[in-house]
Amino acid sequence: MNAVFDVGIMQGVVLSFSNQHAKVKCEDGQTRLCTIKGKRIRALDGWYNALAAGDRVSVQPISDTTGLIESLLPRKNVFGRYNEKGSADQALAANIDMVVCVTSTRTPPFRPRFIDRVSVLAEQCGAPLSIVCNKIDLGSSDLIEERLSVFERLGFRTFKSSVVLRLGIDELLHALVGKTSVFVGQSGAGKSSLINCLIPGACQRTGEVSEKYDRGRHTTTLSTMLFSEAEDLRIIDTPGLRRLAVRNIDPDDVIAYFPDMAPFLGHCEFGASCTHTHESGCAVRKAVHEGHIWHDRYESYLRIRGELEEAKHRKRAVGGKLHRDARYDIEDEEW
Ligand SMILES: Nc1nc2c(ncn2[C@@H]2O[C@H](COP(=O)(O)OP(=O)(O)OP(=O)(O)O)[C@@H](O)[C@H]2O)c(=O)[nH]1
Ligand SMILES: [Mg+2]
Ligand SMILES: [Zn+2]
Repeated sequence: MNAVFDVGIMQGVVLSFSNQHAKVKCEDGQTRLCTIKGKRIRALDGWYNALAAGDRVSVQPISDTTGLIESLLPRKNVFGRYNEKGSADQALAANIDMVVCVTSTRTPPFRPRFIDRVSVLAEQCGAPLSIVCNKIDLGSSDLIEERLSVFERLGFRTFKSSVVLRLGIDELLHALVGKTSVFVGQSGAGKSSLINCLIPGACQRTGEVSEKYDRGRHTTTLSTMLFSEAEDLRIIDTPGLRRLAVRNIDPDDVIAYFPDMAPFLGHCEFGASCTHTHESGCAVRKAVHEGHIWHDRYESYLRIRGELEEAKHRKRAVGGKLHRDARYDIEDEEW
C-alpha cells in the first residue's frame, strides 16, 4: 500500500457498479474507483450483481482515485427484480427512501400494469412509491387521469410533469429533497431528462425514443447515483426496464401487496384457502364486481399471481433450481 495514502479505512456510498469495479463516493469527499477485496462479497453470493448503487461500503483507499472495498455495510433495503436471463435476484438500488416510477403519457405509452408491478416491488422493498406521469405536453387522456386518481386513492403520490415545458418539476423536487430515491420505468419515459432538470450538472445522457419503444436502444445502461451540489438530493438513475418479474413472494401472499385488495382478506367464503381467482364466495371478486376494486388492478393481481404459481411449479419440477426460460427471450408483454 502507498504510505502516503495510509489514511485508514473509511465509509463510502456506491455510485455505480460494473465489470467488478465500483465508483465509490468516500467520506473524505473523493470518488474512487474500487475493486472488491477477495473479488466477492460473500453476503451477496447468489445475487445477479455483486453491489448496487446506494450500497454503503467500507473502503481502504489506495490513492485519491482508487481503493479496495473491504466490506458491505448492512443494507436498509433493496429495490430489485428477478433477472430472468440470469436466473437470479438483481438489486437495482440499495438503501433508498423512495421509489419513483417514471411513466409518460405517450412515446412510450402509459402502461398502468407496469406501475402495478413496480408497486408490488416497492412494497417488497419497504419503500414508499411515487408515480410521475411525464410528457404531459404531449397530452393526457381520460384513461390516464382515471388510473392516476386510482393510484392516488391507494395512497401513492402522483405527479404530472413536462421536461419540455418545465412543469411539475418544483413539486417533484420538493418531495425528493432530503431523500435517496430510485427512478425506474420504461425506456424513453424521461427518467434521465427529469434528473437533469432536478439536478443541474447531472449531465445524464438522454436519447430519442426508438420506434419500437422499449425493445431497441436503452440510453441509460448503468444504474448511477447522482447528487445535487448540497448533497440533499440523491437520485439513482436506472436503465429502462422491459420486464419486471416478481419473485420471492408466495402466490398465496401476493394479495397482501395490493393495498386495495388486502382489506377484503378474511371475508371470503373459503377463508384462508381462497385464491381470489375464481371462487364464488370470494370477497375480493365481489368487490371487483361492485366497483370497489379497479378491474385493471385485479387483472394485474391475476397475472402476477399466475406468474408466481408458474415459477413455483417450475422450481419444483426441476428440483428446486430455476432454469432459464427461453420464452423470456421474447421479452415484451402487454403491460
Ligand atoms: N415531449 C417531451 N419529451 C420528453 C420529455 N421528457 C423527456 N423527453 C424526451 O424523451 C426522450 C427520452 O428521454 P430519456 O430521459 O433519455 O428517457 P429515459 O427514461 O432516461 O430512457 P432510458 O435511459 O433508455 O431508460 C428524449 O428524447 C427526451 O428529450 C417531456 O416532458 N416531453
Ligand atoms: Mg435514461
Ligand atoms: Zn377470495
